Amino acid sequence: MPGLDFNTSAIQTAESLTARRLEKEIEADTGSDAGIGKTPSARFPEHNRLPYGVYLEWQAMGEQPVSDALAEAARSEGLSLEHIGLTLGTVIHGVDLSEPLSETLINCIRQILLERKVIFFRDQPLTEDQLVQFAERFGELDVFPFGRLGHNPKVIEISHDEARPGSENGWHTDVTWMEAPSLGSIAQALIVPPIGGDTLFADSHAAFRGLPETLQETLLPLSGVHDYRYFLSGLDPIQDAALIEEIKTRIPFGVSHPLVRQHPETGKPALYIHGGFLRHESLFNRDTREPMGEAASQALSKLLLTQHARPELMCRFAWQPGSIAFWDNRAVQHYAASDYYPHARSIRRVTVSGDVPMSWAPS
Ligand SMILES: O=C(O)CCC(=O)C(=O)O
Ligand SMILES: [Fe+2]
Repeated sequence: MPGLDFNTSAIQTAESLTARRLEKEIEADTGSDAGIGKTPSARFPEHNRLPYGVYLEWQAMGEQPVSDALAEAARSEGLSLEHIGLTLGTVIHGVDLSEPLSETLINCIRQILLERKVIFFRDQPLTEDQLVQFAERFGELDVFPFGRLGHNPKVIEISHDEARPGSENGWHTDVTWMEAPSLGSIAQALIVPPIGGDTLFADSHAAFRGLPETLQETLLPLSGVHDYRYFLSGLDPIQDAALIEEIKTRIPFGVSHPLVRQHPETGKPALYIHGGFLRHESLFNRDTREPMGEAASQALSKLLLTQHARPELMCRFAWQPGSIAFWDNRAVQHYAASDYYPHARSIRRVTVSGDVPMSWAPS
């Protein structure tokens, strides 16, 4: 049988390869192996750059989940840190967010967010007002006009059930249609489906570093135009024309953001893109003010929009009622898995105000 022939010669091939490998190891012991001394960049082939991008981000983090100073600060605040991804995602244990929190504790939480990009808490059955009070410790809050508001107008509720299937299952960073998109979002789980309903987060710094170097260079001077046409598409263009015009005069419709955003606090570069708000044909060169051209812009947008979906960049959070996630929109993208229909799932969310995205240039 051909299968038997194959295995007989496969065993012989394996034996010769093993013998060759052993010989090489002996040579290596005598110092003649060319592989020794290879740098990490030489170990990752250019066609498989992504794992190297994750490593570069890990290197930028000092090759540890948090800095020594932060680990010490967290310990002295009584916090224990459960890291769920290499470069992102930490569950913070040992704090009750409904209690009055000291300035040093808030600073420590803020620092964990900056170093870990997305942080989580368990068993925090906060009321709407308590959630708002906690969020306000991190800055002003944005009111999100297109969402379903809670009793407190700074809160939005995102609820899904049999009549309204989950729809936040696309990789994105929040509200890029704003001139100054929210710094971060804080979501609290109210109803969790019996199975599924996790939210995934992907590291936007590693996403950028994991692109081929020539592509990184191409992106540096590019910006694109983002708008909230997606929200207006729910309105009737004829019947609601006046309302649409009014909204557009109140809230700028169409803002430019760089594709590579410099994080305003850590200084690190991030791939900054939103498939629903970016006009895919709108990419232009900021330096020359030249548009890229419709077809090239569409093709590049399409390519970049696949990058965050690589599993190497991700951590995944399974909610329980009272779980809280706080993500840094400048450092991660997120994706709410819509895998629980027809069950219900509900979160409430507040958003901390951010600043105008700035471009990044290598130093
Ligand atoms: O439901 C979630 O887990 C997150 C939904 C979302 O995209 C958001 O709140 O910004
Ligand atoms: Fe979102």
